[in-house]
Amino acid sequence: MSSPLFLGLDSSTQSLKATAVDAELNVVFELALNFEKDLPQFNTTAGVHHGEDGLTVTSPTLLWVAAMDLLLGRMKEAGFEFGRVKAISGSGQQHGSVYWKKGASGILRNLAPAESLESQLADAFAIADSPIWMDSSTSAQCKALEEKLGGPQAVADLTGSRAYERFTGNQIAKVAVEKKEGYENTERISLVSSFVACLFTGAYAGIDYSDGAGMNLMDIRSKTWAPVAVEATAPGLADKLGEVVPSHADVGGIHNYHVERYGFDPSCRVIACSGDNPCSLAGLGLRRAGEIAISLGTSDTVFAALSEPKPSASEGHIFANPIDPDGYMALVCYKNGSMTREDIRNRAADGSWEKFDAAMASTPKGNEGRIGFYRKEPEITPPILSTGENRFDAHDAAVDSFPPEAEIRAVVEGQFLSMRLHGGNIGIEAQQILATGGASANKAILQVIADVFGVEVYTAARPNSASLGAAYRALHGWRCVDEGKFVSFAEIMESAPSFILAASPDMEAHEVYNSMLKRYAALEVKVMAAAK
Ligand code: XUL
Repeated sequence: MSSPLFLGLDSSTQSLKATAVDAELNVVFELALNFEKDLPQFNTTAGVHHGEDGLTVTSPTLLWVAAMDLLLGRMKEAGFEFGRVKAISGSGQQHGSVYWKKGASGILRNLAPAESLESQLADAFAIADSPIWMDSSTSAQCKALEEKLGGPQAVADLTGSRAYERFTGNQIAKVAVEKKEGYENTERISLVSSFVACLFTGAYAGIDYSDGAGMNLMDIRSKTWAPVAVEATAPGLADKLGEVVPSHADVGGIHNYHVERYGFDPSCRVIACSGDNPCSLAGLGLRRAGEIAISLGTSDTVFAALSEPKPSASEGHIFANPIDPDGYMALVCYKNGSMTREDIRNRAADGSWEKFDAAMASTPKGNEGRIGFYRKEPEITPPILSTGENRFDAHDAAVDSFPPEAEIRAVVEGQFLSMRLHGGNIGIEAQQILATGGASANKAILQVIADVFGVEVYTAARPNSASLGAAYRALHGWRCVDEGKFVSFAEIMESAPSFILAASPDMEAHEVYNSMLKRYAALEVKVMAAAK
């Protein structure tokens, strides 16, 4: 008998990734595909379609469906032994929504192994384009929800966050009005995460309570839908949401489609899928106080586990913790992450990371007092929906441009000053930082993080903590099923690889950033006022 494997899949903004681990948490297989390059027929830019209003952002739901067969097919060609997989779980970009058409449950149930998922599900969606986390077009719906529920703090106290444009409830509210027929013809709404589970079980899978917290619809303490929020959002919504399930729940067995087509064992279980940030928290095994994670992907996020939720109406989110049923996680999210760094790299370093790094090395820490704000996309933290750039010299005077090297340092320093400021505002205080995501491979960026926060920065051997976390959660959920009780996640993590020290703080530079932080906070207020 060959040893068991646990498979995690991460359906993110730009790609679909698979990571398989064995029972000792060794990574035995990894593969990824890129939506723009590998599925060009969907005509996306970096996996998404931007609307003409500059605020609407969607992805074709069928792209994610086609990606699943493409990836599993490539895994089969690469000799991946599906028959050894005991359990699968998934990770999904948070907040995105999928609208299953009336009758789609029957299509899912009857999936035939000889036909592709794409051809069989071509007519399964009532809305063809899924709104995703990058969308900022629902300010009116956010305002309406906050008015109905008694203001931003009331919404935050109930759901863990004030009303945010990208949060799924507000997206659903817009769909229900602007695509009324499609909404009425919807039998079930999935998040990207629970949608991945549906593709494996061939049935509607529950939304897990960690990703469910990113909807402005769930009571963050009871972890059930909050009727007052659901009713305020859209007519008939309660019937379309299904149950909220624990993140370690077994949501069903693998569908025969995958057994016949890829060679999965019929006894393989599907564990509830969750959001990418919650899965990253699992992949990093965050649990100690003061241990925080910075994820540098399409979005940049900073997050930490916490035991008591203190939802803020000004910034950040409280989600349920995916690995501790009694715990929570706090998170701050930025839309101007990797793509904004890449944009500055293209404009100030001829598109070369080598030149970008050389610019970081040739400029003094603190950038001689220069501070910049860069919004290639409307920003979430702080909420500024207009794009643009603002630059200030050492005397806080607005300037039109920086020398190219200073521009590069300014985008990086600004991002982490902002994380320290806004993370600190919601109680994310670092004693040690775990960095993950694509840009965590960049030493110059990690050094800025260490210096701004004044603490050591560690990285894992692999930067894909979301798909890895989904694989760990598959093992965790399977162990819970096997033992018939909740098994602590710490037990699962006993054999997890240790982290590598990647950057130590330069305390002189840290002092420079301490005084810059005060200026940054004051300038941010100015930038926000000017943008209104
Ligand atoms: C988190 C968020 C983003 C997406 C990216 O609230 O909106 O980090 O999860 O996939």
